[in-house]
This record gives sequence, structure tokens and C-alpha cells, in this order.
Amino acid sequence: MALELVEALAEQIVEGSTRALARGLTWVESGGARAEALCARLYPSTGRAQIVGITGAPGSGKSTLVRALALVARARGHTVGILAVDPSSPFSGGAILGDRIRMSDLTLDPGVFIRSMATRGALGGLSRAAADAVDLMDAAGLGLILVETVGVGQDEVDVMRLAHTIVVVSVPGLGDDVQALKAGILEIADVHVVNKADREGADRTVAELRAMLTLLPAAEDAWVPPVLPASAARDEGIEAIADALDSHRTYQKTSGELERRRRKIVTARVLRIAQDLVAETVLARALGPEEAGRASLLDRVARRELSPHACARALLAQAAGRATG
Ligand SMILES: Nc1nc2c(ncn2[C@@H]2O[C@H](COP(=O)(O)OP(=O)(O)OP(=O)(O)O)[C@@H](O)[C@H]2O)c(=O)[nH]1
Ligand SMILES: [Mg+2]
Repeated sequence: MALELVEALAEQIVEGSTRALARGLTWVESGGARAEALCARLYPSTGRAQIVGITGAPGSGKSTLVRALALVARARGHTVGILAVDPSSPFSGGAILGDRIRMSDLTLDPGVFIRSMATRGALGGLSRAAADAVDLMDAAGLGLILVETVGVGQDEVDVMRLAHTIVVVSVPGLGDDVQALKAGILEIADVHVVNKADREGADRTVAELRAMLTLLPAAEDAWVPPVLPASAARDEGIEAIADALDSHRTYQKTSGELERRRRKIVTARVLRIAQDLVAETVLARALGPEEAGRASLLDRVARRELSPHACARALLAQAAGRATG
């Protein structure tokens, strides 16, 4: 890996070159040493952007909302980065393309940068790559970064944990609010949007959500997540959502919550990377060719002579011995 290449690309990204940013994001998507080097080089230049995660059920209107919010943010003078994280299989290219087409009028604006990212199913890969991608956008000077991901599982909740502000999008009358609660989505919301408020039942969903929020534990001076009806398709209620994002930012800054959230974000991120490294090292230890003799450890587990716990500990101890020795 040519370090000069990393350095040159990093410089161009910081200077705001869109082409360089696009190239860097491709690096990040494929992962590996050069991506790690690029992210390390750019990390000191991050920390300025407001990172907003937008999640919710499939088809709830997240992309439509992201588009509308981006337009409002542009009118308010912010530059905007959009990262659409597609959590499903690599075969979902159609959905990504669909998002791109709907976003197309934004792509003409040089103050907006849009990127879709598909997962490769790597262990911890999704949230790690998303966090690195957001860093690159941040280092490129984009002021508001909107990260869209569908709220269906733990991976997606993990992606949301990179955001300073989390917006959860619901729609009227699905009656699956309780399911969302189970998935841990509702608890992480800083702002609730009831989209498709042009449809019947929006008032009830707003009321239900507000009622549910009162059941969640909250400290006395804590931020109370607003529940905002909107129609992203009709551009209604979007200014109020943008206002809520601003208010949340202001609250975070004045209360010290921003520093706490940042701390939580980096902690989760470092843990995830460390977990991946441990998993890789242990797996390499267990399955690597040079360990042909020791692969019998796994055979012994299969034969029930060794417990999975004992085997994992043994492999970890060996890996640690190699790392320090
Ligand atoms: N009636 C109505 N339809 C909407 C509204 N917002 C979005 N839609 C429609 O809902 C459908 C899904 O919108 P998307 O923005 O693609 O939803 P999404 O949540 O990004 O979907 P996925 O990314 O596939 O999970 C589209 O047909 C939109 O036109 C709205 O406010 N009202
Ligand atoms: Mg979408």
C-alpha cells in the first residue's frame, strides 16, 4: 500500500473534492489496510458534523424524508451528506438504484453528497463501514450528515448508534409500534416522525407514541423526544423536523449530553472493532493452515471432549500469547 496515495487522497478529501470523497468511500466499503490508513489519517479532521440517523420500518418514507430534510438544510445554508445504508443482501441493488433516482434532483446540487452503501455481510462490517464512511464525509466538511437505514434488526440499530441524533419514522395505523418497541428502536429515538400524515390515523399514532414515551424511564431534565407528524411526499412538517434537529443539537451542547453521546459512540465503535479483531485472530488461530495440528482443538469440541467455552478461552490465550510474544 502506497502511503503517498493515502496522503494525497486524504488531502483532496479535506479540501472538499467530491471525486476524492467518492473514491475514499469505495476504499472504506471494501475495507482492508488502505481504508484503515485513510480513516486514521482523516480522523483528526472529524468531529464537526451533526450526524443524524434516520430509521424506521421498510417503506415508511425514510428516503423521501431524507430528501425533503436535505432540501430544507440546504435552504438554511448547510452542506449535506447522505448515506443510505442498505442492510439487506447484495442483491438489493434495485432498491438502492430506486433511492438514487428519487434523490436525483439533489445530485445536481454541489452542496449535497449522496452515497448508497451495501453490506457485504462481514462480521460487524456494516456498522464499522458506515462509521468510517461518516468520518470521511465529516472530514470533507459536510455539515449535516443524514444516515438512512431500515429499522429491522440489531445490525441496523447498531448503525444508528453512530448518530448524535436519531430520528425514528413511523407511519399511521400499522399497529406495529409495539413490535418496534421490542426491536429496541423506539427507545433510541431522539425525534419521532409520524410520516404519511396525509393518511388516516396519523393523529392516533401520534397520541399512541406520546403515550408510550411516558412509559419509558427518563431523568428529570432529560430531552423529551418530540413526536412530529409529517408528510415527506408533500413536503409538510419538514421545517418542524429540521427545527427539532437543531433544538436537539442545542440541548446536547448546553447540557453536556453531546460529549456523553460522543463518548458512547466512540466506546461502542472501539469495542466493535476490537471484537472483530479478536474474532479474526481467534478464527485464524483455530482454522489457519499453520495450526493444522491445533485444529484438533475444534475436533475435540466436536467429539465433546472439550467444552466450547474452554476451547474459545484456549484459542484466545494462544492468540494473546502470539500478539504479545
Ligand atoms: N402518502 C404518502 N406516501 C409517502 C410519504 N412519504 C413517502 N411516501 C411513499 O412511500 C413509499 C416509500 O417511500 P420511501 O421514501 O422509499 O421509503 P423508505 O422508508 O426509504 O423505504 P425503504 O428504504 O425501502 O425501507 C414511496 O412510494 C413514497 O412515495 C408521505 O408522506 N405520504
Ligand atoms: Mg429508503
